[in-house]
Amino acid sequence: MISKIATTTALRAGARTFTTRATSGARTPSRFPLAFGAAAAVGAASLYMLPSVQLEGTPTMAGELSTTSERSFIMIKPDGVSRQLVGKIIDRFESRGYKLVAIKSVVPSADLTRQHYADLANKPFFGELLKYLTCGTPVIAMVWEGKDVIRQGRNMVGATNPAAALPGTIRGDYAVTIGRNMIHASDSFESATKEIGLWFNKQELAQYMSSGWAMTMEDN
Ligand code: DAT
Ligand code: MG
Repeated sequence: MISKIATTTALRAGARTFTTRATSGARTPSRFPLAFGAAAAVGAASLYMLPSVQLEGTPTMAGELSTTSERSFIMIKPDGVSRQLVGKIIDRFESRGYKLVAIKSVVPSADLTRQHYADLANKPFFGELLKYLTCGTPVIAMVWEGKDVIRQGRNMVGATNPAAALPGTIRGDYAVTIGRNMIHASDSFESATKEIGLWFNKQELAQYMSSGWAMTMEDN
């Protein structure tokens, strides 16, 4: 299996330099993590079972920032489900090249919603937000994986207030009011770590290699 090493200092500095190497056996000069060389060695049938990246150090539930293992928590809110726009939203992330590693339909409890939006507990709109999320219509909770998915996920979702969201973004194309803005996306690595851990168990996060992964994620 291959490991990717990024030093803490490099990460702190936002640097993207790292090395890849096989944990046992010869080193590889390839910057793109793994899979295909390793898969060839273990047989094609195993290709789909390989994790996209095996990290050293302590990856969180959100993988490792700025690597192909980075993960974001994306949630289609009750209005998106009710308006039957789930497929269209998933299509945007799939088409972009991100990999779906977990998905479930949930009618969230008040407790879960309070934990998810803990930072907004003192806002005047919090009560209405809580009522909306727990109205009984499910949300679609998802984890998407890929390089820069947290930042790009936010870009794809658009501004919090759909009135300010650019056309081409999800909120800019499908939503009108801030109270029904359709979708949530983690706003930082720390939020992604917290949110993925809140909505999913580690066992629910799939590790597999999608067929177009190298063609999408490789960065010469
Ligand atoms: P975002 O969802 O873009 O991360 P946020 O974290 O500031 O935005 O707020 C979470 C949700 O709370 C947001 O998607 C919709 C609701 N919200 C935020 N500001 C609001 C406001 N001024 N009035 C009503 N609802 C608001
Ligand atoms: Mg937010």
